[in-house]
Amino acid sequence: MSVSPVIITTWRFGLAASVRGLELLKSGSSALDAIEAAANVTELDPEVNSVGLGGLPNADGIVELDAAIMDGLTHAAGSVAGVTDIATPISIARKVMDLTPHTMLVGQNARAFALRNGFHTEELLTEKSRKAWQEWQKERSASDVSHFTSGPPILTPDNHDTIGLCALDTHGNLAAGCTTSGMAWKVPGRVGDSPIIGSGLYVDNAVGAAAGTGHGDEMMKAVVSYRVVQNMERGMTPEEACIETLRYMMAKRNPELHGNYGAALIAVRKDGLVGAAATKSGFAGPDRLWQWAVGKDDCTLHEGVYVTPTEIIPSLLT
Ligand code: SD4
Repeated sequence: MSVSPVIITTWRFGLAASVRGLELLKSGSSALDAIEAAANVTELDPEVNSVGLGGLPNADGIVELDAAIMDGLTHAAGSVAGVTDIATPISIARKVMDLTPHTMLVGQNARAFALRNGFHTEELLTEKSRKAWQEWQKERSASDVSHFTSGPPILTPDNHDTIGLCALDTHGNLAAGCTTSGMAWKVPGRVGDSPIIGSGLYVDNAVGAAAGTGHGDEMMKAVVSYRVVQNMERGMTPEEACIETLRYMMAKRNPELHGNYGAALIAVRKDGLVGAAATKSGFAGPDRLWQWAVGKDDCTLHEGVYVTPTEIIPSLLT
């Protein structure tokens, strides 16, 4: 029996990726292939300044990309971190999954692996992202430097985002993906949540799939995507599962110290039900609207439910 396909992605820019993914799913592609091709759309769009080509660089002006992909049917996963000069890290992650007995490759060796497998290098800095980095360098002060070593990094509306993706194909199989340039101006070598299986993404065909975007240094400490899938396994809807996970994350970390975490989660259950949630203020301010794209019959943008620190479940604080 054929299942109605679904693809969901994070952020407004996820819409174009969802359109491509849904097109493929409707023509019978696997969830895994649809996720990879959909993510490639965003990775190759130079206007998206937080993923692939055009992504904002680290403090040294080098674009370092993180990505992962996971198959709900086989539970196989592939991941890369700190990749330079190659615009489509999710496709390298797919090769790690398909061609090696390993799960994660990093840095120069991930790049070398990609080159051995047919990828080509290109300049990932665009005129716009280079200019943004130069501006940041000019304005950078002693206190900015300290954000590399203590306290939370300063998130602004422009300096971070990620595309997280979950898909259900016509065969009833699920997959998830995540790809990002991470936080802009990050300490060179910093790896976020996106390529970490269980944090940036997680999927189990028996339950559902989840993926995240936001303040990765906080999100990975709560292993958020794994928790969302576990919550669905315990009977929560995708939306409930995302809300509970964000409450858990905020409860476990000190909101006064770390402020509003700027985190969002999307999820799809194995029957195609979808849901999402984000922390209250969008990410960096009220003007920053959290949106996610849902591709079912067609592709539409949705606003999420928001979880505020005041909604933290008291029992989780103990
Ligand atoms: C990271 N989670 O590297 C990514 C950044 C992101 O919205 O998604 N920002 O921490």
